Amino acid sequence: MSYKEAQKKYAKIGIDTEKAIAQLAGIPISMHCWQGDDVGGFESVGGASNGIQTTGNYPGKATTPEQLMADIDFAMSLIPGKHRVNLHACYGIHKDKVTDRNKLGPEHFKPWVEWAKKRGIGLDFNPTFFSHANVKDGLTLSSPDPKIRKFWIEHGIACLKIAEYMAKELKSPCAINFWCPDGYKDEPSDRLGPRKRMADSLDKIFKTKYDKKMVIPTFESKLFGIGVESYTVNSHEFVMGYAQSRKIIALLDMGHFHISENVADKISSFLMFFGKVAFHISRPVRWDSDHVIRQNDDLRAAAQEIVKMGPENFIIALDYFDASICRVAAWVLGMRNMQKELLKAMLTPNAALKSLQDEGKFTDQLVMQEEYKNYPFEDVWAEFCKRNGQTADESWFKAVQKYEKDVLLKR
Ligand code: RNT
Ligand code: ZN
Repeated sequence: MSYKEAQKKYAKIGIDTEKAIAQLAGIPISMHCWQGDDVGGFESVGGASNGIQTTGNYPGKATTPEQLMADIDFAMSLIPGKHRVNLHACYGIHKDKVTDRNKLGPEHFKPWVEWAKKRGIGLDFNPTFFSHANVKDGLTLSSPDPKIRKFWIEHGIACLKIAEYMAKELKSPCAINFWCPDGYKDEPSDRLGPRKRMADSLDKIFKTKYDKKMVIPTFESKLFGIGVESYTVNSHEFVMGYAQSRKIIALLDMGHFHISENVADKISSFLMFFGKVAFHISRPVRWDSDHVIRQNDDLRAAAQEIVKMGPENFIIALDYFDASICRVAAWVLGMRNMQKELLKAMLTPNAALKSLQDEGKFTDQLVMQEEYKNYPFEDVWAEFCKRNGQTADESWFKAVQKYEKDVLLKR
């Protein structure tokens, strides 16, 4: 089918494909720098640890800022539209000696900011509460040791300032996400104490003066992690309560719930009570395994909700890291999959389906929900890609394979 034919077919069910194409082009997705080097960073601590881990040893990973920037550039060159890049504090660029996390400053992110400026893209940011000797007994901001808490509070404050610097320099609000691995392997005797300390530490961080229009703190919950099976300080309930009472935004990570939970179902409630929703788009396989996102039912459902609730109300960031496959391919595939699902959602006659639901016509609803899935989405995707200077099919992968041969495998 040609784009014109697809356009007519969609028009019959009340969908304006031109509007969808324009809308999709205006949705920036925050691409996570950490897929490029297995959450390694530039502090040479020897890989991700303390509550976070990657598996796989695929060759060609970026080990210097220059390499990581080049890989991100290359990935971005194969993704339609303009996006953002999400950095972690452990990706600061240090001269001779590595400055510790509590002393980090804008100077360590100047090269990133200059890089982003040249490309006209925005940056998002994350303090790094893992891969560090000061994660004591699995705890950071909730540690019973005041010295440990102080260190991580200073880190949080330093990161708010870095986020503000990024936002101001790039003239684009910076979302800064707080995720801490804090928790226990086995049943704790005190579940309240660590949560009280966590809240107190976070309050100390957010007391810092920062530009509330340009810096958007988000706070991520989690169910459990490997080695943290019995108790997570920043559980879903804790994060909801803290974020709600402190007027910051809670962040949903698709891998941080019971595997049978419908994460998409949470979005409408979040939106009602937070106004905005921050999202880590990920794919858990049996657990929070951070596999590359696929066009599966979970992603479809999340994208449908994002589109129905208004994409402008979302901070959409990817969060996965597979070290067992080509990292650049993982980025491009995931970004394009996200865009495809957003587009499919835009090409769904949601208002008509809503009416069927409200009228109690559940058979009609079921039939139409299924039938609309087979409308000629590909033709609209192809047109979207063409208008954004990209090819719609898998030819991007040929380019990645060439880059892999010429650049990645020579490292
Ligand atoms: C870990 C969280 C967190 C990290 C990144 C690197 O379970 O999902 O968001 O993946 O901060
Ligand atoms: Zn996450």
